[in-house]
Amino acid sequence: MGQLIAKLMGIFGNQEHKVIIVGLDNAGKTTILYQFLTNEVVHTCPTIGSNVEEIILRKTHFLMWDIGGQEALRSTWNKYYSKTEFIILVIDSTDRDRLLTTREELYKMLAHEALRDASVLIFANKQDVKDSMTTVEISQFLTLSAIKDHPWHIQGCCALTGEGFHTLCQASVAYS
Ligand SMILES: Nc1nc2c(ncn2[C@@H]2O[C@H](COP(=O)(O)OP(=O)(O)OP(=O)(O)O)[C@@H](O)[C@H]2O)c(=O)[nH]1
Ligand SMILES: [Mg+2]
Repeated sequence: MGQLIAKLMGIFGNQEHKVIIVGLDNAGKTTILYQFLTNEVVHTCPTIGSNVEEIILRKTHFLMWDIGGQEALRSTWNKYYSKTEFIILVIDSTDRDRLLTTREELYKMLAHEALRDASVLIFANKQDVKDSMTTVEISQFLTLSAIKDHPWHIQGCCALTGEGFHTLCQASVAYS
């Protein structure tokens, strides 16, 4: 966590930074992006291609790329990797059956040269749903503690309320 905050603080010290929001379809990526932007729950359709929004936090500009997560679209994720400083991986914490697929996608991304310097924030979304997987369960399944070459942090959240989004805001306050 300390490493991640330090990295975020570095990011906040510069201008215009690229963030990609990835994860399997239905994870809640688009809902997270617009909850973060507007503090409201928007009605979403599966994203074909991407949505991009600029978010300004403490005078620093972030370009947030929300990328469609359907299986056929995942091979296009790498087109968005160039100059990415920050990866937000969104997981549907109720989707036990596809956590292995998420794991495969995570490690594929981390091995990609263009993402060598990127930090990773994992949002374990849909924590409002009863019996959703905890961050501990997800961390263990994804063997996050084995990731040594990228700063990472896992955070439970609920995109319907914005609960758990404080990780990014905390970093912004820490910098100011
Ligand atoms: N209960 C609950 N539902 C959520 C949450 N976040 C998103 N959803 C719902 O999950 C569904 C999918 O959300 P999207 O944001 O469209 O998912 P996505 O990851 O952008 O999906 P793709 O664009 O297909 O990759 C929608 O019905 C959302 O309302 C959450 O925290 N809790
Ligand atoms: Mg979407």
